Amino acid sequence: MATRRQILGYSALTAAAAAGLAVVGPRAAAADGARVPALVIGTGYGAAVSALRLAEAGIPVTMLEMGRLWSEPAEDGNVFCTITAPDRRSMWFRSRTEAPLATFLWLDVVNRDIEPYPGVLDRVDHGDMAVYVGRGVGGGSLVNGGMAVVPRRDYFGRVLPQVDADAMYDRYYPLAQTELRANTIDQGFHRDSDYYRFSRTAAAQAEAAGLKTAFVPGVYDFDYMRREEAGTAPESALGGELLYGNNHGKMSLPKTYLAKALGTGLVTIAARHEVRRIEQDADGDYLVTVEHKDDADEVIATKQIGARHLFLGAGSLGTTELLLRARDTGDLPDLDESIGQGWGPNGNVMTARANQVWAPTGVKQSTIPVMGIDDWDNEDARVFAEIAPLPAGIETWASLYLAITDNPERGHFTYDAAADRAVLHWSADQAEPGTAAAKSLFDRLNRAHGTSYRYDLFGGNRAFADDFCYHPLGGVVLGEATDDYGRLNGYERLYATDSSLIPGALGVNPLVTITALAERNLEAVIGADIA
Ligand code: FAE
Repeated sequence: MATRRQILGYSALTAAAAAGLAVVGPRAAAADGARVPALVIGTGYGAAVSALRLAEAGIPVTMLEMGRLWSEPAEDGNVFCTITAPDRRSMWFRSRTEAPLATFLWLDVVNRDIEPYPGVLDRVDHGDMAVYVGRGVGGGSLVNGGMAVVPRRDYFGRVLPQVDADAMYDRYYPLAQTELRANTIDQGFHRDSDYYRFSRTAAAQAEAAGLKTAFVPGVYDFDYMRREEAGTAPESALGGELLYGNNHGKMSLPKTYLAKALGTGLVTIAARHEVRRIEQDADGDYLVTVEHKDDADEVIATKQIGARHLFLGAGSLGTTELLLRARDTGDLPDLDESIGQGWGPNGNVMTARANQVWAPTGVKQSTIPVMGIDDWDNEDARVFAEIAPLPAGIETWASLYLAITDNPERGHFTYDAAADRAVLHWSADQAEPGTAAAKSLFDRLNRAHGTSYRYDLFGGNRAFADDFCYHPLGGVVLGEATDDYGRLNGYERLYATDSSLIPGALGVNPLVTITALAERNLEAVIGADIA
């Protein structure tokens, strides 16, 4: 249930958007020359946790977000567009969409020409690796599948050995799940609904091949989904909405953490405000240079905002780039030399199988994945494969999967001064261990069912797409570039609070871990550094 504060906060957000404002909350806190106690860059999971907990401790917070405030409906009455009919709202300054599944039956029928606009999904290209990220108030929560999976405890212990796992599993994971409004699909609904045939088909095949499957929690409101199916609520997950935003049903951050944060009255969110530079003044306060831009990407105003405490929640790519730039241009020269290191795509590999004609996956498909194939115990090829929908509106007989593998390869970023951007060093061969693990699992499934791969979906006649990811992790690794709570080495009152802290792989989808880790870190930081 939403609290009164959350309702107040969400109303403030929608009212500001309806009035065409970029700033929600006390406006002076985002004005040029403002000095604030705490500044948070970004509005994704780590940023949203930081803002809420700081504000609850009585500390005024300003949040700066380069993407739009996604709350006011466009001419068609909807805030977001669908996957099958994308328009300018879909992608970040593109003239053509760049969907992960580029083709169908080898035909270029998926992508559409669009008008360049600050759309909600970005694809950041780095040669052999492209990274999909959400842009807008709410970050990745606006575009993701919402699978809120807690990692296996033994693997978590390997990834972040310095973090007290008892505290995470007893306290911070449950807290994150509650605040994110995670829930699990009713198994009867999954069994009976036409919209989950794709999931039942893939799960039954996996089980028949001797593999384990599991339901996983998600942040889509499954009671709402039932009403969609009953025809008593507008369709969203059942109407092809996800990658370019959900108009209803998904408990994205503007409805949870950010609404609660705004409801304190102490939080200001400035959208279309892109942070370009971080310096320190003589008092040790942080001076952030930020460009307020319009929908044509023209700068409306360049502002400087000062902050006693600065939290970076711009995501693995954004936080890493801001800190690398600050270190290598000499603005914050004492930042750790490990910044930019320890990056990985969470072993992401996408693949699809072609089923036999008697094993259809359904014309109707919910966009929300709810099950995974869990073969993580297989030491030769650890894989947790999300059973993903392919909501094309026609029968495709395709089973699609996002495999998360235990790929030990890591990339790193360097700062390219001429281009003024961070450049990822990751080569195609580094994806191979992950692809080999995924292949071993899906070969097993194909052998068991006499089926084969789909080569028509990812371009280049490939069965495995290992050149893009949804789960960028690392770049500012906890305990290496920071102390064990996200405080940046070399500076005081400067914190990383997002997916940049996790070193490259996690074994499952990362959103709930990013949230829980931010909860843990903020509790320590507020107690020791601020309150
Ligand atoms: P993130 O949510 O990326 O937010 C960072 C924010 O900072 C963004 O709003 C940026 O626009 C903003 N920003 C960046 N640079 C600047 C700057 N210079 N100035 C101002 N603002 C800036 O960060 N994870 C799951 O666990 N389950 C899923 O089912 C799942 N599905 C996914 C599906 C897709 C298509 C995608 C793209 C991702 C998916 N993820 C999923 C990943 C998840 O969304 C991602 O790990 C988190 O959103 C990362 O959270 P952060 O707080 O690190």
